[in-house]
Amino acid sequence: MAASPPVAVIMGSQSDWATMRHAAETLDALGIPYESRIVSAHRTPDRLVAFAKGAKAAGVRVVIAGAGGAAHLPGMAAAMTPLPVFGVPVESKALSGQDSLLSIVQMPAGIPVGTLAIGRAGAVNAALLAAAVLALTDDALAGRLDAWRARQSAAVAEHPDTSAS
Ligand code: RP5
Repeated sequence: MAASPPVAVIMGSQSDWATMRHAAETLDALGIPYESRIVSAHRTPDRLVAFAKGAKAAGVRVVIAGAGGAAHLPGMAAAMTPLPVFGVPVESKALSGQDSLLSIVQMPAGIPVGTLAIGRAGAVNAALLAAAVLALTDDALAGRLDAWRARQSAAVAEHPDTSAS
C-alpha cells in the first residue's frame, strides 16, 4: 500500500530549504500533498539509496530534488528510480549557483533530470511541472492548475506603474 504522498521534495541540506520552500509553498497552493526531506548525496548516501530505491513502491510519483555546489543529488536519485526527477539548482555562495546548474543539467544520455532555473524560479517551476504531470491523470488538479495560471495572468497589470521606482 502506498504510504507516501505523490510528490517528494528532497534537498541536500537544511540550507537548501530557503529555496525549496518555494516548491513546497507552490504545492500547498495547488493542494498537492508532498513530503520534504533532507537527503544528502554526500553526507547521507545510505539515506539517498533507501529513498530513491523505495520511492516508487512507497507511492511517490514525482521527485523534486534541490541541491547546491557539486549538486549530485538529482542525478543520483534519478539513477536509482524510474520516477520523473526535476532538479533545482540552489544558488551557491561561491559561484552563484552556476556550479549547481551545470552539475544538474549535464546528465549523460540515459538518465534524465529535468533541470529548472537557479533558485526560487526553479523551485516554483519544479512544483508546477510536478503538478502538470499529476494533472494528466487528475482532472480536479488540472482544474486547480488552470485556475492558478488564470489568477497569475489576472494579476499582471496591463500598464506599468510609472510612479514606482
Ligand atoms: C549541498 O551542499 C547542499 O545541497 C547545499 O546546497 C550545499 C551546502 O550545504 P551546507 O554546507 O549549507 O549544509 O550538498
